Amino acid sequence: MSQPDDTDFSPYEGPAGGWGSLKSVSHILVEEGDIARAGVALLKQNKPDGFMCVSCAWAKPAEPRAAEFCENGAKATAWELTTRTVTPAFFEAHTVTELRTWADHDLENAGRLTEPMRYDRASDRYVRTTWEEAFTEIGRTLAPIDPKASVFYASGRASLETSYMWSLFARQFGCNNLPDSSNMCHESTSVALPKSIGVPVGTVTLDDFEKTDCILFFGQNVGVNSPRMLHQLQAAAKRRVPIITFNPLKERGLERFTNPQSPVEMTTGQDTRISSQYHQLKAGGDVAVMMGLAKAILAIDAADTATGGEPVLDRAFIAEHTAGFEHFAAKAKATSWERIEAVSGLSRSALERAAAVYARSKAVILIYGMGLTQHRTGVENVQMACNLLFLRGNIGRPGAGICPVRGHSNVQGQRTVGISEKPDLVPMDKLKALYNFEPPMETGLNTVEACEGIIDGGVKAFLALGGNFLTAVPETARMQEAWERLDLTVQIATKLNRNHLYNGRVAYLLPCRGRIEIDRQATGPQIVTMEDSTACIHASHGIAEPIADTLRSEPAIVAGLAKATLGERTTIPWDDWVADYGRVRDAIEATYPEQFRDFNGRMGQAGGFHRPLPARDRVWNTPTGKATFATPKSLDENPDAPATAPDVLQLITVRSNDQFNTTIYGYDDRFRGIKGTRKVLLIGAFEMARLGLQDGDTIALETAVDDGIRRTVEGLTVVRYDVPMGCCAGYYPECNPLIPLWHHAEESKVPAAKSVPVRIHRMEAATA
Ligand SMILES: Nc1nc2c(c(=O)[nH]1)N[C@H]1C(S)=C(S)[C@@H](COP(=O)(O)OP(=O)(O)OC[C@H]3O[C@@H](n4cnc5c(=O)[nH]c(N)nc54)[C@H](O)[C@@H]3O)O[C@H]1N2
Ligand SMILES: Nc1nc2c(c(=O)[nH]1)N[C@H]1C(S)=C(S)[C@@H](COP(=O)(O)OP(=O)(O)OC[C@H]3O[C@@H](n4cnc5c(=O)[nH]c(N)nc54)[C@H](O)[C@@H]3O)O[C@H]1N2
Ligand SMILES: [Mo]
Repeated sequence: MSQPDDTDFSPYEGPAGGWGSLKSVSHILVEEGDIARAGVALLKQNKPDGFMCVSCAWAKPAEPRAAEFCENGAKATAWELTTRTVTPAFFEAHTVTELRTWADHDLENAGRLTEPMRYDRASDRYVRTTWEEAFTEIGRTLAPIDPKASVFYASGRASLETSYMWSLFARQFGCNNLPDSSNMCHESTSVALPKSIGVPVGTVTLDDFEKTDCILFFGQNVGVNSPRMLHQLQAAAKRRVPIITFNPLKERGLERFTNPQSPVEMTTGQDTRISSQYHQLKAGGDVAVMMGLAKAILAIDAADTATGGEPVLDRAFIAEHTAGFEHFAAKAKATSWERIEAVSGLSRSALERAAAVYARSKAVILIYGMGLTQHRTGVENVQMACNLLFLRGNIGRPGAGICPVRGHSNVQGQRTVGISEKPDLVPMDKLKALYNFEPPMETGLNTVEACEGIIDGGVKAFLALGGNFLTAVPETARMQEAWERLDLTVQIATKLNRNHLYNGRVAYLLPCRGRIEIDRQATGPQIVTMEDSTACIHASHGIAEPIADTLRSEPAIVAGLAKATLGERTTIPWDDWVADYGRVRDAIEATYPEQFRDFNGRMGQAGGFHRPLPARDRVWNTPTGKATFATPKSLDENPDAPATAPDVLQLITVRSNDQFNTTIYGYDDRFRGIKGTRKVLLIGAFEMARLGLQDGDTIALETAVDDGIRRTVEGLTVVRYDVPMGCCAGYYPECNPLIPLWHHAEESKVPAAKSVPVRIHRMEAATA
């Protein structure tokens, strides 16, 4: 099956959730074959005795609903538990070159990988191999490669146990080259929060949602990417908690929600409005917005105190707990409204209206996602969010705090257990003491640096624990070309994707069990664990029979690779760990005794166990020892880019409702009213008129930077959509070829996928 011919663009009138969501779930259950396999599984999703959803990382409540899953979680379950398989016969029938002509959807939709495969360049096919042969040849190829020239990528789905083993494999081999999907995602958070509040993760737990009296919501598409959070938001909205949203696009889940699990709401068509104020700022305007909010709050405070009223600033908190306030406040006062309005695209009065609500609220949560982190100013954006919360002491008290919404289901946890290219974030002395080796102390490569190394030839070997690196990163065309020069590529995966169609000199595709499947080892079925967005750690039990008995678990594959590569050198009891994952958890506890106290004992706790976060108790492990205000250098998204020409728009790349990252479930984006295609450019009526575009025109986008490289994406259909002036939007990963590798957040190196300067070229006028 390839992309359907019938496309349709008409606004969606329904709420998020509701009947549309049930229809979408039942469609995919039928499509994927065995309803029983996925259908029964759904009842165990996100339950203490069940498995943790393989979709997003949102918190799992201690008292789950009868069905504690959402539309997109159900799709992810059905996708993993499909009965279709990609066997050696499949690869005999299709060359790799032929498979490159398939759409991303069709590659994954072909089913689950079943046997270890080796790429054979002569026949341009993957050929069947055995696990032992695969491990032996990979080990033999990797062992002589300079550890500094090898990369150990991890996508954020692998469990804490697998991730801990993966990081030890890399370190015993001799490098800290451990980039992960977080480098394209919340790394801006992981860099900003330690400076601002002394912990790398959010401070909010589910309880706080019950106590908050105001929510600020920046750049996260809750209805699509973390739909279970709609329950907390709906409950808050019903308590009349104001929810103030800043997002260039009108996202349906942020507007209205019908709870598909409420019979009353479903039969009466009742929906709850979510956002009380919705501000469509310009892409990249967030520093300006938050500067405007701070400026307005300072003004309210000055006016109130002048008339003998209650101060709006939490002066006691600022004096006792913070550093850098004076400098920040001076900057806010000195920044003109004119400049704030120009950069944010919002009016002074709109920002004052939002500030007035914030100023009256006693406990405020600030939620954010990729709309803040994936910008040149990604780190400053997150620091500004903290500044705003500090003004009224909104960190370290019930109902308040900062809430980054993480992506992959264990991406936060991978960092916690040592997947990091930064040696200072890992207790190397502990690793040295526990395993009696010299851990590498040189900073490793993150995602962007790994890409640079692949392009310039410095990287020779690339091993991937899941994910679809080559499709998720920027600069797709140059990356694909450079990829084939690698000496060794190894992919551990559940399903076939485009990255697997680009191979190094020696290349292997190793199929693993999914988290929902039962993982039997020498001591019986194993449990794995993960950390959610609110720093709670949960056990996950596989419940479905594995799709093939030739699959191995991720820990077993990592152990196999490590033993074959390190040989006598390794001091880790890999086989004992694979026999009993409880022993890996003991090792994690020995490495991080405070975070993982009584790990095996507590992992089954309903709602997960919360790891200690000093910032929640107002203990600040920052360089200043205080919660630290950071003053941004500029309000501008692209401080170092040349002044943009009038025909240049900022392209926002987003996810549809029918995808999980590069996994494309289908071609509909229900909430945005787009059916049957992903090759679209969303653009506002004003810009369409200005640029002479009509609905249905076919266009090409070209990146508007002057670095000697031409980057284009062709064949996009123009769709009129409510997008602010100066901006346009398209889908990830289709638009990734447009993102220059150097176009990333300055400190965190997260690709700036939410603001890519582009020009539009008309290819064909609409026929209708
Ligand atoms: N179903 C589903 N669930 C997912 C995923 C998925 O693909 N599908 N992906 C998972 C992963 S890995 C992640 S990281 C998360 C991603 O979840 P999100 O953080 O929601 O990511 P995006 O969909 O990329 O878009 C974020 C939002 O930012 C807005 N935005 C764009 N530019 C700006 C800006 O300059 N300022 C502001 N304020 N807003 C802006 C966009 O309009 C969009 O609504 O979801 C996770 N969950
Ligand atoms: N333009 C643009 N680019 C982006 C983004 C954006 O918003 N815009 N978002 C970025 C973000 S936030 C992220 S997180 C990255 C995502 O980057 P990745 O995490 O690398 O990509 P995914 O699409 O999540 O990976 C999907 C593949 O994972 C494999 N897989 C699925 N389940 C398992 C499992 O249990 N085990 C193993 N071993 N493999 C499994 C399957 O083979 C599947 O094809 O993309 C980034 N790229
Ligand atoms: Mo992500």
